[in-house]
Amino acid sequence: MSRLPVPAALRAAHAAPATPAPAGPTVRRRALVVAAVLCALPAAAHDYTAGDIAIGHPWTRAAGANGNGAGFLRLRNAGTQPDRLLSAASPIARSVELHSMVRDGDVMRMRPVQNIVIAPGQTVELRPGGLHIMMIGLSAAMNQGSRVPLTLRFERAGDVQVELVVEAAGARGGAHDH
Ligand SMILES: [Cu+2]
Repeated sequence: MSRLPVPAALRAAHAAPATPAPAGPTVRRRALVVAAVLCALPAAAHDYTAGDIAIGHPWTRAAGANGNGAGFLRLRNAGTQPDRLLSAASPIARSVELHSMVRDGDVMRMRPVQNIVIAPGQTVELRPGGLHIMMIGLSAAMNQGSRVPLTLRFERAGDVQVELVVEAAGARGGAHDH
């Protein structure tokens, strides 16, 4: 969550109260309020809840059209029953699969999994080098700083629409090999 890129507009908003404003005190006060709201947005708007499932910081890496992408996020089950992520879908991907990474000799290979179980009280991390959401056949580029819609389907919690924040192409986590 700390690695969210800060768009230029937000940086400008952060700087605004510090720079001497030629305008009157009322206008300056309003600028402070706006800056506070903008600062609160990235963190507050980027966690989701569906039933007992909390979805933390969905993100992906910049990728070109016609390529593939991988989605990462954190799933926490605050309930008393196991739940399962069954599938996912995105309007910009021809198909979406759930993948794990398995060692095959010296290389790590991706392998589709039927579902991802989140046991009661447990957190499952989808991250580079591990479980991930594979977006196959992108119809549009995923540009750094933008957001990509993704619908997650859980067995118990149902369907949840989230947005993946697009980070740099090489964003942390080692290579995602295809
Ligand atoms: Cu994959």
